Amino acid sequence: MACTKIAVIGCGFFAPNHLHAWNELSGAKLIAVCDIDENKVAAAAAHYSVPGAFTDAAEMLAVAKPDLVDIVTTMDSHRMLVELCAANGIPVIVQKPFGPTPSDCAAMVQACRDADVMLMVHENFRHQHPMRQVKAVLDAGTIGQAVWGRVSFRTGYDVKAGQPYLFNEERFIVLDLGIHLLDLARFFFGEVKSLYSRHARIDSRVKGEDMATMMLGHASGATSIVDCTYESRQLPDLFPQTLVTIEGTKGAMDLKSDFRLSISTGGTCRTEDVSSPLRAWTSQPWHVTQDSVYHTQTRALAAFAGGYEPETSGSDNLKSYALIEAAYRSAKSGECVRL
Ligand code: NAD
Ligand code: 89V
Repeated sequence: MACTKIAVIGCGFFAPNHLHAWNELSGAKLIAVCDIDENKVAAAAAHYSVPGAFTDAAEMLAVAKPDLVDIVTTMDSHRMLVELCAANGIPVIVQKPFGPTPSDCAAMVQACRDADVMLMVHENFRHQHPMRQVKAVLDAGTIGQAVWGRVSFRTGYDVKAGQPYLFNEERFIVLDLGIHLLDLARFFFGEVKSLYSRHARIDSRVKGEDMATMMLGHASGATSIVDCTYESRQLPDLFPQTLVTIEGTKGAMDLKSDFRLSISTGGTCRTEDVSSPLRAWTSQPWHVTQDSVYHTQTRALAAFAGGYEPETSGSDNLKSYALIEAAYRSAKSGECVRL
């Protein structure tokens, strides 16, 4: 079977995980990398054995002629690069956050719809192995209908060391991390009809909020709490683990620390280890995130080859992004926001 020719734009902090995963995926062939920083792109091409190295995305599309482009830059360049790919009729995957504003995100969806090319957001928390196990138990009806839940990511890990641009984000943890957790809340509990959010800034060095607590009312009638902070003092620190609790009409589920999933139903409780496997290129503590990059890209490739809409399509991610906007509106007004 012919390999899908892949080009990656952005060779910074997180890109190695994308590059490793593309090199591991048998149906993909990395043919080009691009970064405006020539040192970064040269290092990436050499380290990952990529034949094409470019500092200009338009030139890369014209010369390398990829089948699929994977954008791993920060959000301010997402719209320009997605619209460039769409204008060249090339399907595209773009990292989260989708864009800086809802209109930027909607414009990218429209550009790819007009060009009839696939657009997927690389939203990988729902592709984490532990989250797929939680979803499988939920979908099997083991605990009945979900009526309450919590999705929680609390850490003191210094994320800003590897991602210094986070210091300057006026809208910080909800846009950077909340987007993952709100997508998980939709994944587990369905679409959201109301949202109330409270934010705080603990680290005086950052511009935006670094703690958020959100209460979501779902169309299903369920209520969920989505909470996150980069300023937890709890030990042991669980970065980058997401804890999930779900109460159902027939039971309950609890994804606890170190990937222990407890399932209570029929008067009994069992606990399973739902850890992500280590790959040749993954390592603790990032391995759950790194492994999810592989699964995200596997599903992107399948959607591209199969000609169907990916699970985390651009249009789907607009629904998660709308929750980001609602959270900031709620935190500013102090009111619950209706969606
Ligand atoms: P980074 O700033 O370290 O790297 C981005 C790279 O893109 C830089 O090397 C920059 O030179 C390059 N770039 C910028 N504009 C460009 C352009 N027009 N053409 C070519 N190259 C360009 O950023 P990062 O920390 O690697 O994050 C990238 C994205 O990944 C962010 O949106 C971030 O939120 C996301 N991220 C996701 C996860 C996850 O999937 N779980 C984890 C960390 C970061
Ligand atoms: O996954 C991400 O987007 C990273 C995080 C620190 C949240 O893992 O920014």
